[in-house]
Amino acid sequence: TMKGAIFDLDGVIVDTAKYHYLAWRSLAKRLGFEFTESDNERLKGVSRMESLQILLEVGGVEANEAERLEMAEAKNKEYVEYISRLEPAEILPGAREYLLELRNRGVKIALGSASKNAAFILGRLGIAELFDAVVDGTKVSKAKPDPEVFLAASAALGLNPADCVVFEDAAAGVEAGKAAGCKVVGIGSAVILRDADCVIAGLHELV
Ligand code: B16
Ligand code: MG
Repeated sequence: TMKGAIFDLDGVIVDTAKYHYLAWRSLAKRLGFEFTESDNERLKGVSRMESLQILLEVGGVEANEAERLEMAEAKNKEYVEYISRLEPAEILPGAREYLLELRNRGVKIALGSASKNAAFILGRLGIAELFDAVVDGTKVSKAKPDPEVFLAASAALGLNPADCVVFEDAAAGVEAGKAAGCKVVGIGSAVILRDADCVIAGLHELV
């Protein structure tokens, strides 16, 4: 039985991908190329610097380390403007209810996200206090599919990974959860998330 639940943020608790997209698209525009919504799919669950790498490849743009850092910072500045206006109403269907249900059952809850803005986002959504631990991009150095984030999250809950269930919407995240030794519930497409132990459309299905 599940003693701990570890949630990814973007795509599981809230759809921040649309704001990431707006900010990446305007960076691409300044660099002189189009960045489409389907290009953006490739950035889901991927860290900020790796996302930039993919974007630069799409545009065929070369940039040195200093230029990259400047670009990533500019993108994040715009992204933070969008998420500063996030409201609790943007929590994905069922997410809040499911978190409350788990708490009532005594299941420990952690966040396991690649985002460096995760704590700020949970605060804007008004659900920070529902998490026993937050492990995000400020605390881990190896991006998913490396298991680091989920190993750290189970450790932060004082649990064995085998007693934790990971909820993930990205293929790299599912891979990371399995590599950590957790059970994994995929959220989204059963084709893309075929390595998950089971796949659902959203947390509303579990409430
Ligand atoms: P930041 P997750 C990920 O969130 C996003 O899916 C991904 O698109 C983003 O690049 C990454 O966070 C880093 O975010 O720029 O805010 O540090 O799905 O791991 O919760
Ligand atoms: Mg995600």
